[in-house]
Amino acid sequence: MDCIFCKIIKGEIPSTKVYEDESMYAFRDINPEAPVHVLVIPKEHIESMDKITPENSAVVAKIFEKIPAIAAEAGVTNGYRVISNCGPDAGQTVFHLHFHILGGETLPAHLLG
Ligand code: DGP
Repeated sequence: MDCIFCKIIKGEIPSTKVYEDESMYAFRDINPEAPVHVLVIPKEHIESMDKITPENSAVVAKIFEKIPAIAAEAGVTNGYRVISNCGPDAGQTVFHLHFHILGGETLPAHLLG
C-alpha cells in the first residue's frame, strides 16, 4: 500500500519519534504550524475518521488516553489543541487517520477556529 504514514511506521521514511507502542506511533509534523506539532497515528491503516468502525475504534480510545502524555513528552506545558482533518474539504492530505497535537505557545487565531 502506497501510504506515507504506513511507511513512516515501518521506518521506510525517517521521522522524529515522540512515542510508540504496539498500536500507535507519534512523531513530529514535517511542516510544523506551532512550536509543538505532533501527529499521532494508529499503526493499523485507517483512511480517515469516516472509516472508524466498531471493529477498529479501540485504537482511537487508546490514542486519546495517551495524548496528554504524548503532548507533555513533546514539550507542551500550558495546553494544546487536537485536530483531525477528514476528507478533502477539511484539508486532509494524508489518507491515514491522524490527530494533530498543536501547542507550545498561545495558538494563533487560525488554529483556534
Ligand atoms: P492533514 O492535512 O491533516 O492530512 O495533515 C497531514 C500532515 O502530515 C501535514 O501537516 C504534513 C504531515 N506530513 C506529510 N508528510 C509527512 C512526512 O513525510 N513526515 C512527517 N513527519 N510529516 C508529514
